[in-house]
Amino acid sequence: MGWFTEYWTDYVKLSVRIKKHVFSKETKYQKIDIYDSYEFGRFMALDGYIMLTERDEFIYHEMIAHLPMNANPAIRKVLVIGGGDGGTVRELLRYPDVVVDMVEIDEEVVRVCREYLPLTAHAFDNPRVHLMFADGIEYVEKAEKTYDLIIVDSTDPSGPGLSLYKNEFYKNCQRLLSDEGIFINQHESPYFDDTRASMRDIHRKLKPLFPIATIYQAFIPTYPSGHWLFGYASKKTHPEFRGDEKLLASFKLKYYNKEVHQAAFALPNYVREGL
Ligand code: SPD
Repeated sequence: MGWFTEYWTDYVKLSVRIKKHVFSKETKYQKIDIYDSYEFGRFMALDGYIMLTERDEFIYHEMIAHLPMNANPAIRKVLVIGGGDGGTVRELLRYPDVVVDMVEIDEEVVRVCREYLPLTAHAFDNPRVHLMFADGIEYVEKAEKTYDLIIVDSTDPSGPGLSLYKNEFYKNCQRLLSDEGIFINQHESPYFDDTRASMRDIHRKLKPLFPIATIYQAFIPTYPSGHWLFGYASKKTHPEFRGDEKLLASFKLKYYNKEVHQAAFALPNYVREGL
């Protein structure tokens, strides 16, 4: 079979040799493709951009979920916006007292992941997840609940994900967060011009809204440049590790640990300057 190619810039692309193009569909919101590959196992692309692969999804999902859970182990009520593959929810549910409201705009993404990516989507069978198919923007605008953690596990800032990078959305998330609550979002890459501009834009919108607003990093082979960022914001909770190391060890994670938590905030100089 041929190659799947994702353009990272006009001059740089990632090509993955594929065994099979398993599924393709244009939904109301985006194009969903599932491929089987030699190097990364099965993977899903939305509008031509890789969202997750079976081989490296653990890095993104462990870092987006366990880092806030171990900065504030009292987190119980979580809101996930996006996250239709189930990977983020799978990691959150390792904590026995956590309950999750998840708001995904595209029901078809969940259906497809249930069928083709059970590695992550099996999490949706857990009764502690309340899955809603709705627009995340409208949900946070109307919601009256308080959350201890809000995770925005979205696509890049284009297509249906674009409004999840707007001021109004961030303000509503801030309103829904408890005082000790934590807001986490996927934050693009610091390396290439376009993604660096997004990184700066997101950070500059969050900073005035939260007394604590910072960034942490992980290394994800299939995302542009491999160097990926997450936003961390809170009214009161600094991002120190306060977790239960015994509980964490029992999860047998592949990427996240106490030392990774601490080191993830040590940003290279060019990233600091880029902010
Ligand atoms: N360029 C890819 C950015 C994707 C971020 N979201 C991934 C969703 C995985 N749950």
